[in-house]
Amino acid sequence: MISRIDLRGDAFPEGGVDRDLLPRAELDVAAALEKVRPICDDVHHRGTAALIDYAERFDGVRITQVRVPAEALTRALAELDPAVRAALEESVRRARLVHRAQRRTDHTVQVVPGGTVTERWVPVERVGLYVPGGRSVYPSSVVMNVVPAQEAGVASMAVASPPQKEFGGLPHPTILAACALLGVDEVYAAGGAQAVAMFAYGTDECRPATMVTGPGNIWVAAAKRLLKGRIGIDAEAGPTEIAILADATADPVHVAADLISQAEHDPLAASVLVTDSEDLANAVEKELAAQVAATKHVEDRVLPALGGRQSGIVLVDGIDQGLAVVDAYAAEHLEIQTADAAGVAARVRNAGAIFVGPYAPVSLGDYAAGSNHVLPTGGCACHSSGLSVQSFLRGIHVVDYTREALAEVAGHVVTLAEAEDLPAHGAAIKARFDWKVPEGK
Ligand code: HSO
Ligand code: ZN
Repeated sequence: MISRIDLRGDAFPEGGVDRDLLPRAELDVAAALEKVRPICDDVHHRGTAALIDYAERFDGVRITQVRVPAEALTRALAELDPAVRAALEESVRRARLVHRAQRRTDHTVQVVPGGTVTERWVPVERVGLYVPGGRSVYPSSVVMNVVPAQEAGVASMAVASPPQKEFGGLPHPTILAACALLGVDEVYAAGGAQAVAMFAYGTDECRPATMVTGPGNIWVAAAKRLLKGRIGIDAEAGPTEIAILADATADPVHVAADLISQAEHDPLAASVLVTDSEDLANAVEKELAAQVAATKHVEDRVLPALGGRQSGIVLVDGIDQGLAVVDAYAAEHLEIQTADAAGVAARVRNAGAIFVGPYAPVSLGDYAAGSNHVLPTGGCACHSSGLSVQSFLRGIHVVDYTREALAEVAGHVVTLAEAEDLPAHGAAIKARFDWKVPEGK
């Protein structure tokens, strides 16, 4: 069901582990670009009329308006299962605690007397959040996107989610309820590339947004890549990944359950176990077979994900080698199930989020740890971080110098301008003074 890569003994790469060592699912976003371009252009030019046509073509439902009426949001929240509501409320409460602590404070550095640089943190003005429909209806993703934006102080927020035929052309009711719970009252029944275009260009119903965030399929990723620049984006989310670094002390029942937990998202999801214990590897394989037999989404997602070339069990000699492997892989989610898990976790350099020890499974982080579940995939964890308050802020440097403070450094500025053959830069300084280069500057 799951392949093995044996890196023990001489098989361990001498010069360090290459990130291509572990195969992973790749989405051919570039190929999708040409397909989404005419759709985005059409939304640009025809606005709501185009969105209504695409709802019919891609979602199979004829809608008359894209904006979701306020009553539909109120009704969805009133009809939400009370247990789901309570769970979402707890998820929001914990996420707020963590994200509130991420707020930035403005800093002023006095570089010289009379010369200061202030870093002023300013939220983006308006965020469009894309929430997928269809196979994945994740109200938890509404929480993970909206809470950091709200804590960053984003003033205006709109959500788009595909119209659902079975709900009369509205987005899924749980998504509507989650929006209402979070106080987001601007929601649109729009999906795919066309929803991203709606946020980028705006329509008669929807004001353009400064930034679009949220997960989505390949068409959403392609539209984000195409319209990036016109609109800010978070990341092009790829299929989800879990890597587990485990030794002989790990419980194979937990390890197998966690590998399956992310495999159930997508046939392209990656589940990777890195271990120095062949006994554990064997026990986990046995457990996988037993647990898969008892789970849902088996044929369409779990089996293709576990059996796909993006998943596997990697055998290494010792935890140091294991760390080299997981660092090279840079997983979206990394669990550490070893002796001294906290000590091992502290040595990890590359991961979207790290889950330490036997009682911090990825599912906890997906819903209710307080951490964010929008994380870098496809190896991007070696240079990027997950969604946070910071994602919605810009740090603006505010430069404030007096005449005296400028005079003190003027000579250096002019020297550098001349070294770069940009005399007009120097002239802009000289024009402010009866120019005499101060001694030694
Ligand atoms: N594991 C997914 C997020 C998610 N899980 C939503 C359940 N619902 C990507 O981090
Ligand atoms: Zn998940």
